[in-house]
Amino acid sequence: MTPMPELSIEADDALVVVDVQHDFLPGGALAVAEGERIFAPINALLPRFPRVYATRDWHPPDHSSFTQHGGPWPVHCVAGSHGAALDQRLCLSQTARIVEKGVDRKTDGYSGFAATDLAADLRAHGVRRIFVCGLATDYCVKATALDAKAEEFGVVVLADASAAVNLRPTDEDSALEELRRAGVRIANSTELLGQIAMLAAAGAHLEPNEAFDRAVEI
Ligand code: VGL
Ligand code: ZN
Repeated sequence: MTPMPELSIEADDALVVVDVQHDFLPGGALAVAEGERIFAPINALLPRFPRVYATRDWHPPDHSSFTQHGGPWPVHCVAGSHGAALDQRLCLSQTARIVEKGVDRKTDGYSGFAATDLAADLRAHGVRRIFVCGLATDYCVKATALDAKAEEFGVVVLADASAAVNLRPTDEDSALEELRRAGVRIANSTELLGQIAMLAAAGAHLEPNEAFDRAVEI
């Protein structure tokens, strides 16, 4: 087997952090059991990317994906609620762009590209490839990555910086397999952080992230 080409962060890359909101974390309405495992890798990656987007699931109170309206999910991420807020353990800098999705009552809004200006904003800023991570691998991370591919961006899903709902225990593996088949690269954050360790060893100057110094407010 030919080895995969090495991964490194380029000037025309962006990181897209999907739905790291209270409702998708332990204690939330639609909690991803292993959700908290993503903070360390995502926070290590955030300051390395020239451009960062964070999506928020942002539903009206009568959203069609809620069980009382015939949908599959409990009420979650109602616009403006505590559950819909981004978790403060995510060390986002002031320059991160927030993308709201699922705003319309009738569409599930799994993808960060569905009825948003994400694709236009990426193109306007010369982004050619996105690295996708966050919650949940088997729903919004998958849908966002597939749409990015359909929009002809290069796409890498960071598996260790994402976590799955796993309604069925195999859902995460199936999602990653579907992504691979669609031409999405699956990688781990360590493949990128390895590059950072090498730069540090060579004495390269690395920008400190002031957000790391911020107190954790949860
Ligand atoms: C999501 C279910 C419903 C997600 C959003 O962020 O993966 N999952 N809404
Ligand atoms: Zn939702």
